[in-house]
Amino acid sequence: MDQSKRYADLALNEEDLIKGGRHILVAYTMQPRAGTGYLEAAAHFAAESSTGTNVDVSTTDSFTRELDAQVYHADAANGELRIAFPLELFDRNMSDGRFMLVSFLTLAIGNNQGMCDIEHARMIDFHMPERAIQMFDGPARDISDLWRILGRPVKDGGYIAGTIIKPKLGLRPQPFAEAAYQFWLGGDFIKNDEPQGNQVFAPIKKTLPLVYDAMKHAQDETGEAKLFSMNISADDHYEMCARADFALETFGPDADKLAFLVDGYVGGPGMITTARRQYPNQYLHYHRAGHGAVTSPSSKRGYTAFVLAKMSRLQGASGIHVGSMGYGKMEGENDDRIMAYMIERDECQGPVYYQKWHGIKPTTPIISGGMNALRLPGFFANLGHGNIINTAGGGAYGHLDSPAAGARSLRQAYACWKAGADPIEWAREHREFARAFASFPQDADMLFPGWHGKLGVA
Ligand code: CAP
Ligand code: MG
Repeated sequence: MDQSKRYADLALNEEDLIKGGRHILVAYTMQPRAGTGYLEAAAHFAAESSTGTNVDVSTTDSFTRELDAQVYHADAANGELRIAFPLELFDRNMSDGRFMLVSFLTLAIGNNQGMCDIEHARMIDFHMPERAIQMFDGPARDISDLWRILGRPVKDGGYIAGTIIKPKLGLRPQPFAEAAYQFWLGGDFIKNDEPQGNQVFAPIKKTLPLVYDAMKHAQDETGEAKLFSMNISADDHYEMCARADFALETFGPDADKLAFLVDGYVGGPGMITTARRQYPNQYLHYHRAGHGAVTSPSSKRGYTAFVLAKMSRLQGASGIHVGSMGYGKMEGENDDRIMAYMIERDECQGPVYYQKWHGIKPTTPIISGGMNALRLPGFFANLGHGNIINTAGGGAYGHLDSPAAGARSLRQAYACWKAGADPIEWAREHREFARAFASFPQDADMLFPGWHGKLGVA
């Protein structure tokens, strides 16, 4: 059934829609199944994403039709579709009227993923009008809160050298805390790895007090504040709160140095919102493990990593992993820097829409995945700044000398970039950075050919 008369209006002007502020606009790449016209498929896509189904129903009235999503751009040649969704379509909290991300997902990327007449469709960008930006939670804490704790300027406070306790699993409480202490002697920030929680061999109630002791010892030893991002992900809201409450009680006078990590993709919007709304004083660290299932460049469905990052700011993530932009081990490329710019700036041009954030707090780009000191100078040059959190697991615990040396090598890599120095020259004066070459020789060979001779290393 061709529903384009009802669900498409190609005369709608995108600029007018944005100025009107009464629609959420969504851009997709979309291919219809063979034998289905592009506009017909697009209209059915919009129907299933708003007020319709595959047939007319007798209960539709004139008010219903006012809520119809409208296809306003349908480019069959390039497979590009854009839809305007009236704000009234979206579910709002009974408690406080706020928007909820689950409703945006259910409509904008719900049933339309898997329709018989759609070969594939993938959300590549969206535009939120000001009223929607105002009515999503947005971040409560941001990187300036961490810089303040670290004793840095709250603007442009610079690089936060972090790690992930490795091995990913298998450390009992004492060796876990020791691994944390060893990194904190040289670095700023430690996160749980995304699967680390309350495993039977490392119960939180045994491990966390030891981690806090390690933090205090490292603070005493270095004279520097330290940060810990604790995984509170759990299926049960009350389990999440029990973990968070225990952590806050354990860290007591240093509770401000606790961030809460949530595996936000596999956990879903509810898990992020539990952390955001129950613990607004804590930095909310969004780990995106699993996102590749829908965001991989090899996927033609779902949504992009850019869309995931943008949605996380609406939800209130203080920081989200945005990959390593082609410098690490996970999928990504240099142009992924647009993800960082979109979540950290107050306005930014995305792949389709220019988005204004109207003064809500920024979400920190968190850079992780196969990173080490050798890979950082190129990364910073590509991004153009160092106001990020970097977590290097192998890059710290794989350093030949010690985790603390690994941490120092990360800090030295940032200093090298800031100074505009040649890394080989910098290595001559900075031992831990130099030893990163020996620690990660394959990276050194790839990034700095001939480094042995230049550094006089056998
Ligand atoms: C990195 C990491 C992170 C990934 C997540 C891991 O460890 O802890 O979870 O980086 O990817 O488990 O692989 P390494 P992304 O530093 O040892 O690689 O940040 O792209 O979401
Ligand atoms: Mg991990």
